[in-house]
Amino acid sequence: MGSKERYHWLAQNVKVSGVDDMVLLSKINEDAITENLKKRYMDDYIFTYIGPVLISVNPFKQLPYFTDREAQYENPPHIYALADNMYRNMMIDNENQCVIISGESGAGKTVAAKFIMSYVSKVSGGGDKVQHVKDIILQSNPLLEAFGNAKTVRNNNSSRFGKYFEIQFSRGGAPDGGKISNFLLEKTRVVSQNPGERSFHIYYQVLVCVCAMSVVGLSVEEQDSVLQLVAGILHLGNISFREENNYAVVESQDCETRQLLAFPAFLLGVPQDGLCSKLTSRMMDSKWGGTTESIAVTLSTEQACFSRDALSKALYTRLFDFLVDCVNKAIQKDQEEFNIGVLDIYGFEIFQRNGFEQFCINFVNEKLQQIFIELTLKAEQDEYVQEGIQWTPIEYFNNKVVCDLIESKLNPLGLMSVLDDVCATMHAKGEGADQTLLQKLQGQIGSHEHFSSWNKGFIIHHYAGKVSYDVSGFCERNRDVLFNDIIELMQSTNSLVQTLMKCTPHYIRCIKPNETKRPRDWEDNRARHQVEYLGLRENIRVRRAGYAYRRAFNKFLQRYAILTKETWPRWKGKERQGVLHLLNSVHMDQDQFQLGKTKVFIKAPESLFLLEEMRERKYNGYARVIQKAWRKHI
Ligand code: AOV
Ligand code: MG
Repeated sequence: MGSKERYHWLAQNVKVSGVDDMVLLSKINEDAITENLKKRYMDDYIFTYIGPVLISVNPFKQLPYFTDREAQYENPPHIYALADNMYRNMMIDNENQCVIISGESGAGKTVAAKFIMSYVSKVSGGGDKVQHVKDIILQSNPLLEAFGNAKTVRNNNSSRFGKYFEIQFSRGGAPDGGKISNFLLEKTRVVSQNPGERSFHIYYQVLVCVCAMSVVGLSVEEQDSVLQLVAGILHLGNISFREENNYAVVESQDCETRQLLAFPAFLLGVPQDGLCSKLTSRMMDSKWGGTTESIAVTLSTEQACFSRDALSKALYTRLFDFLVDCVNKAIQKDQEEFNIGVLDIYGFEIFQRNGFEQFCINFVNEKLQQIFIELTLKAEQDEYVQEGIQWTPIEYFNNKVVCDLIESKLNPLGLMSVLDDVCATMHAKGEGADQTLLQKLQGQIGSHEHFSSWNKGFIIHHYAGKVSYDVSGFCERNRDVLFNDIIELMQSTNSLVQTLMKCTPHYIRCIKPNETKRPRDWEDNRARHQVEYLGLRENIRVRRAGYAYRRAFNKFLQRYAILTKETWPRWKGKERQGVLHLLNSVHMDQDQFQLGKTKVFIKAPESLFLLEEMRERKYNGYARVIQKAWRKHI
């Protein structure tokens, strides 16, 4: 079956509930969209399209349709169809592809990312090397989840780090390498958690990961060291301090101090005395006359607790980076050809108490929404204008204003710059610094329409809703740690945006239908709220008037030249005329395309697939003729 027939076959054989592409909705408003998603959800259809964007509603139960059969037929709408589309695009256009998966905490992003990876490993290429890479791609999930995921109030398997996983392909289309970039692990979790939450899974399921570690190539000794380090960090956390003459000493209630230190020191492979002085003192440079000397300054109990936690966090982060490195080494290849990238981060979250971590996480989500807007709504409309395509502009909320509120470095200064300033100039710790921060924020950005304050901190009106942040602890942490976090965050979101901008993007927008985590439970208000802030209505409206495929005239001519004798092997006239000639010769409907100044715009992807099939038939025909001639010749 060709792709068009297959599409029709499926359309007839699949029970239809609601519309499967919301571009076809007769009324476009939030109620109609929510109703359509609900109808489908109740019939176990969790996937719905808006053109190429896939909407996925978390079913909170296993559905039967993720088998090889679905991988064979690109059953529309389906996550496998999206994966298939990325793969085809990569092969046809020789361009890198990426999929950006967004949605709030517990909406199904990580599950979606895993489906994409398993699809790629199901369908493409074989051979020992390729099989090895596929195994690692699949096994790296349980490994990194054990160390980087945890139970939160919102999600029992919540990702506490961001991940961009590139699957690299050979020119022939077999996955023969890969690379993971991880960013902003929520390392504080290793020393403290909110009520009802847990530390990283690895602390509860040590044995489960061992197998994954050997698949990614860790030797038995290395596996032992990893587990030893995990235990060491745990025992480090058990050390407490008491005050003696204003200084911290290691607390020893019912056992000897040395005993308390012995086990973590052994596990971490450091001398006990060294560990003890590391925790209770700090080296400082002091200038005497012309010389500089390092002296040890003893710490208060508060500072000692802090340095203990900082050490735990740093060790855990390095451990996590080490594991990511191991995976990368096991699948790296010398030369990159094409890749498909999958971005799975922690989702937007609102807890009872929202601290610095939520602030960072929600900011990354704010940026992702901005990318979505830039690339699908704004860029699409800008391009129509540039190319002179007939077009009615559509209004939408651009959250750039919220991003600026947080990250702006110019006047007016953004929240992060104010935070930087306060931390750089303040020597006070704890409450005092936090209150100063709050006052400065009120002074500098207090009148911003997306900012307000409350008695414990400030409120940001994010694209996805208002979040009240508790300011206590924002400055209390060590200045350096805070700085590092921010710098790391800024760098990672900045370089991430650049990576994404270089690929052809695809989107999965995940929706969480309830707070109960139960199947068949649909909370209308929750769903509608997400429909609203994800901008689905604007998305549909832009899409309706939009064109799925666009290509520069010369690229288009190159690819389909074989379809007519006038364009093969080369069209001699103006490129625009050549494209028009081609499209007319294959009888493409007039309303299916428009020619801009430099590019051709084609409405439906099916029209493009049809062109692809014609092209393939022609090539096969030629190949047969050449073979025949060759046989005659020999
Ligand atoms: P998240 O990645 O979006 O949250 P997950 O992908 O971890 O959310 O999904 C949360 C839970 O919902 C999973 O553990 C599954 O139990 C269930 N689930 C999600 N999608 C499906 C599906 N397609 N089929 C069956 N069950 C599903 V977070 O990482 O917290 O932002 O930070
Ligand atoms: Mg996740």
